[in-house]
Amino acid sequence: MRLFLFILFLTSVSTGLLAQNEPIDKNATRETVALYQRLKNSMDKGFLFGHQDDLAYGVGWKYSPGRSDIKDVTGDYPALYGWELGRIELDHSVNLDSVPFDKMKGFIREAYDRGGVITISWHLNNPLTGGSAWQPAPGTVASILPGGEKNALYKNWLDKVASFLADLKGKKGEPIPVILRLFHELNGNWFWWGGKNCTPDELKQLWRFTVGYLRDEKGLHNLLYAYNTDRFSSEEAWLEKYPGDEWVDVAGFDIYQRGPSVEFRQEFGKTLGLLEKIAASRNKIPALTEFGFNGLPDSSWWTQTFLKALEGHQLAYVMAWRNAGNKKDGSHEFYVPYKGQGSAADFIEFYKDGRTLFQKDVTKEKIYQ
Ligand code: BMA
Repeated sequence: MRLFLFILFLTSVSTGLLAQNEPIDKNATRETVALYQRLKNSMDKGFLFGHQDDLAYGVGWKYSPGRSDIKDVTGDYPALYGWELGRIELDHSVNLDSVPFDKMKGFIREAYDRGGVITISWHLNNPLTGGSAWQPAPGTVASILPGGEKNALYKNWLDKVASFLADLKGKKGEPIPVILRLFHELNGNWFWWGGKNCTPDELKQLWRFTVGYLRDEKGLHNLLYAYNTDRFSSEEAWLEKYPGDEWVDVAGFDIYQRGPSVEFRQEFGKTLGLLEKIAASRNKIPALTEFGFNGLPDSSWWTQTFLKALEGHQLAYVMAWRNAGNKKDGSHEFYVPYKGQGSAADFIEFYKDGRTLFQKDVTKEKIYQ
């Protein structure tokens, strides 16, 4: 027993000593390492506020240079910008939400130039069936692993993602760091890579193959890798498909409010506690990789629900999902207020709170230097 405890002690000491303060990519560029260290070591400053597709469109407008719903409300841009590559694999010129890829590159450069942080997701089609990301089919993940019938196709898709990512350059020609959010919400059953649609081992293999391909075959060294589940209720559930500490930089989850604020606040707070524990024990960057309360019907949601739940927790960043506005099917979708929206005044209070960081805060920090 004593010997066992001693070994346990030695193991935990050495894990602590080995705890790296750098990205999993040992050849990550200077700016990527700087971003990693900023996210990892400065959570006491507060959390970066992010928004998907922020510069492309908002509620009631599209492609209006310099515009952003967040800026319309607060006078400032978000600190972090989310973009989406779905359909790049098909050589389309616009993504699945109609954002042109060339415009997206411009928005990314613009945000990076003012010190913003970039994260990218990819709702890639089902490579086995040709259906969308939301059309699971048995054997899809297995089919794209090395030796699988669709592995060559998958590599071809990754080549397209890689050339997009390689084309993101700052003013001095330096690659722009990107937090790549692969196979997101992987504990849900809605995507072909998620939940019961593949085994944990298949997903782990796919993750490692993908990271290895982008980093070692394509030579991309401007990436941090984010692993994220949807809402979850135990450490084991979050870890079920986790590919290992040497394959992940950012640990996150997505969560949406769909019921009463009181219940959401409780669940959200509890989940944040779990994530924090996981991230701390594995030396990862904790982040809320997507969140939202569609339509924001609760006028004090930002300060009374969202911020309250975050109290006492540390996160590197949070990212609200997209302000699509009215959609063709008659529904609407938006997760941050636009000017005049019911929660706009409360969002300004949230903006002013010392814990929330927006563009002006990160511009001052000069994260990449
Ligand atoms: C979903 C919705 C869809 C969108 C998809 C991919 O959550 O916002 O409208 O097409 O994300 O961005």
